Amino acid sequence: MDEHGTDPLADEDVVRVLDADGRPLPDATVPDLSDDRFRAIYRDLVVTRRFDERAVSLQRQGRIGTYAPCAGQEGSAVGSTHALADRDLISYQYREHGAIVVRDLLTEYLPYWMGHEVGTEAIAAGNVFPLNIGIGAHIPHAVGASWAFDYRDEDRIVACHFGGGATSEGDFHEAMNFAGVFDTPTLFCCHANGWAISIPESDQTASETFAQKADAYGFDGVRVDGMDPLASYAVTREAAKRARAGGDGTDATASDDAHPRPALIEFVEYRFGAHTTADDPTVYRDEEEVDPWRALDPIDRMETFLRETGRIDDEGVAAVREEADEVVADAIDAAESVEADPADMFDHAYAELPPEVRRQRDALLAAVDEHGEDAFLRE
Ligand SMILES: Cc1ncc(C[n+]2csc(CCOP(=O)(O)OP(=O)(O)O)c2C)c(N)n1
Repeated sequence: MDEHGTDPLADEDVVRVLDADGRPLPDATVPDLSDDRFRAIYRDLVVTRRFDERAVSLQRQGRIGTYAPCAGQEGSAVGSTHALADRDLISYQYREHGAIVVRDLLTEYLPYWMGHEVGTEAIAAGNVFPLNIGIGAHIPHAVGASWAFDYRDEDRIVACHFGGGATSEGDFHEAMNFAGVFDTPTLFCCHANGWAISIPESDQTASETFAQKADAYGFDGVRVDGMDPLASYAVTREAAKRARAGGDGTDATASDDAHPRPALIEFVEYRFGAHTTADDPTVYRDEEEVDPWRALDPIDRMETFLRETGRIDDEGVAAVREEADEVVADAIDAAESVEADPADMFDHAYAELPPEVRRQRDALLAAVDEHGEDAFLRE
């Protein structure tokens, strides 16, 4: 951080491994990872940022629908997902694209943002639930899935991502309560990114922190610098260990240490861009407010860490950037070659179509047969 920068988290009680510039803090424990794993975290951050830039640009060109940018929030999504096992399930809102990148599912994921159904099965096979736009509605499902894992004695946990705004929904509180009472192996990953669209966090909750909400439900809440990928990794790893710890989790009264314990992780971070491509943040926030957070950019900090510990050099950085360009370009090419099936919009909401919806489906397909699909495309 230069002499003009002020670190917005300097006085906050958050777990950090790296300082604002990316140097390990003197009293922090750097996670004991292989060089390859450190570089993979960096690579996934860079791919996520590249994906984000391209997705915003595609939306501006009319090539994808409304998109939720994640710039600034890559560190928490990537760091936390590296701390999970591949068999663990991820349930998320709509902004945690870094988790998708870590699971190598970008190609399957991008068609979703173009309105296609394909890829949903591949994403499920990669242990990721479909994203959820209904704020907070996925949190009880995530708890249910984690309870099922525990009930069946499967060594799996669920990381459920959501924003600070979701904590104002009843679903969040019901899910937290259930998890606390039944000891479910759930990590509640709350992304405190400053805003819920135009509502600042100060208008969202009267609690001092989101993490402290866990107190009410009888389990631990922790605050971490979500723009520090290594701290996000370390905190998630620790919470995942406790969530995994034995027990069948069905006895609400048991206090056996072997039982899994849920945790609430508050990732303190900042959304650099707009809420979605349909939003204009200049209407409700002063862009100068973003600058100090930009100085905590997770990619810059991870790069500094890798360079200064001799794990990457100019050539390595250039290679990662080139790879990110290619991976994202390939995913876009694949997504743009998907042929839309007009029946899709009818076929995935109901197990059995109600008669009036069936009539609409049949009428549309008959018209497409008669006039061809091009007759229905927008100019
Ligand atoms: C139940 C429900 N209410 C309202 C909305 C409209 N809405 C979409 S995003 C959003 C803000 C969510 O903020 P937050 O949970 O903090 O996540 P962020 O977008 O900041 O990542 C709202 C209110 C919705 N999608 N679902």
